[in-house]
Amino acid sequence: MSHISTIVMSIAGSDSGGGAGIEADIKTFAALGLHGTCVITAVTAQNTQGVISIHELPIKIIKDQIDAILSDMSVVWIKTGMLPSSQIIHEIAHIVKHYNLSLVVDPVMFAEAGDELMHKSAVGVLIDELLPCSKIVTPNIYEASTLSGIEITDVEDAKKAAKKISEYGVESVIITGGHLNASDILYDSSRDKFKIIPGTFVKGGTHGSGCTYAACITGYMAQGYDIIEAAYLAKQFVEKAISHSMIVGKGVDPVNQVGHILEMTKK
Ligand code: PXL
Repeated sequence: MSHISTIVMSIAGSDSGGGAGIEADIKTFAALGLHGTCVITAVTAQNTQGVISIHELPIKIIKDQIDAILSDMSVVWIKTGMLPSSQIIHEIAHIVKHYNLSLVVDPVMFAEAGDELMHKSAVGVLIDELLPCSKIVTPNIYEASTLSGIEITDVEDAKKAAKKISEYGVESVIITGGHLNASDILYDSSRDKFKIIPGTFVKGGTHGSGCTYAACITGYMAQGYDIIEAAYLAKQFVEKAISHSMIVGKGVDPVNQVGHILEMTKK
């Protein structure tokens, strides 16, 4: 175990339905016993059925939120979720380098219902500026295809894509398998090694599962676990969160990050 820090940061969009985005991150951090700080990049008017509208916040208030946190609290590990524009990504990359932060990037491109959460024109800036200063990136197969230019239909394709993405300068790439065979593919470029993290398709709502997964990885890294341990623990956490989801709307229900903890306290 390496250095342990108990304060983490999420830089992400807000989901008014309380399922994904910064709301998912903060619940995940709390479930891991960490203090989560929140930098909101955009407000989405959203429910379990889809996104109604998006309002991107001005760069100044995004920067001010980060400065407010970092001038007062000691943060090492941070994660990014929805970063809607090239300008926002550019600023975040600058801040990560300036403060020497350990970054986990969840390269959010679309919401569950298919709505676009990042302008297509921003993909290049994500690759050129943010990935080179990140430690871990957690794309699903669609995001990994966009980032690598490789179509992913099986595990071998995913391995090629992971290796290609690592060449942008990111240490570890985890392609989450929720849209493939439920197993995650981890590529650790420092050891040039792949690790398949096995999983099963769990019954339940999955809204916010990608955000929860990346927040979990961030939280476990902050607690001093290594990347392989963090990937196993995060996989287990998300499967439990899906199985404890509650029916709250008419669409895809949100995962429940604290369900298994509450269950343990029940008599
Ligand atoms: O799951 C990706 C995601 C990230 N951030 C916000 C979202 C979603 C998905 O709906 O709404 C704000």
